[in-house]
Amino acid sequence: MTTKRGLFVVLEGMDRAGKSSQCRRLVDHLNSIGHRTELMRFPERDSAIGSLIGQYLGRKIELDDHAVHLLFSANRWEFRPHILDTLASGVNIVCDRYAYSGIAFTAAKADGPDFHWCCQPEVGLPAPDLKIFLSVSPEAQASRGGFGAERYEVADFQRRVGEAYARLMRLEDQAGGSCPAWLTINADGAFDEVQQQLAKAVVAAIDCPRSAGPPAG
Ligand code: DGP
Ligand code: NA
Ligand code: NA
Repeated sequence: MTTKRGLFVVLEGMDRAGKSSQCRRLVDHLNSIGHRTELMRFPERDSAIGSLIGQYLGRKIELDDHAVHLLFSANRWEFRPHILDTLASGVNIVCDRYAYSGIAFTAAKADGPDFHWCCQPEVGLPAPDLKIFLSVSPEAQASRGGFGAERYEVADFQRRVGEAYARLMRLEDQAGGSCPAWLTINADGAFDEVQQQLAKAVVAAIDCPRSAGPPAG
C-alpha cells in the first residue's frame, strides 16, 4: 500500500494576526487526533541564510531590498528537499508564512522592487494544497499590544502589506485552474473560534484525495 502524501497548508497574514500561535495550536490538535503533522515557519532563522535575515529584521545589518528579497526566497528553497521528503512520507505540513509573505512584504516597500520581479524567485517552490489568509483589522492589530521593534512592524507599512496581499490573492484567484483559491479567515475574534474554523478547514482538506506526487511549483 502506498502512503498518501501529506497535506501542505500555508498560513499567511499581516503581523499580529496571531498566525504563529494558531499554527502551533493547529499542529498540536492535528497530531492529537492522529494526523501526523509538522510545523514549519518562514523565515526559518535557524540556518546560515536565516541568521542573516534575523540580523536584517533586527536592524543589525542593512541590505539592498533586492538582496534581502532573494535571501528570504533562498531560505524557502533551502528547505525544499525537507518539504518534499516530509510530504512524501505522509506527514502534513502547517507552514507559518511562505512565498506570499515574500512577495507582499517586498512589494509593499516604497520605491522597492517591482511586483512582478518580486514573484520570480518564488516560481517553482512546492505549491501548497491549501492557502489560508488570516485577516486582521488595524483596530485588532492595535489592541494586541501594537507592534514590536522589528523592521516591518510599522502601521503604515503593514497597511501596504495588506494591499499587496490583496493584489496577490486577486491575481491567483483570476488565474484559477491549477491555483487553489485562498481561504480567508477573519482573526479579529476570539482565539478559540478562529482555531475551530482553521481546524475544520484543514481536517476537511486532509481527508480530500490529492495527487500522489509532490505538489508542483
Ligand atoms: P515572523 O517571524 O513571521 O514574525 O516574520 C518576520 C518578519 O518578516 C515579518 O514582519 C514578516 C516578514 N517576512 C516574512 N517573510 C518574508 C519574506 O519572504 N520577505 C520579506 N521581505 N519579509 C518577510
Ligand atoms: Na513579526
Ligand atoms: Na509570527
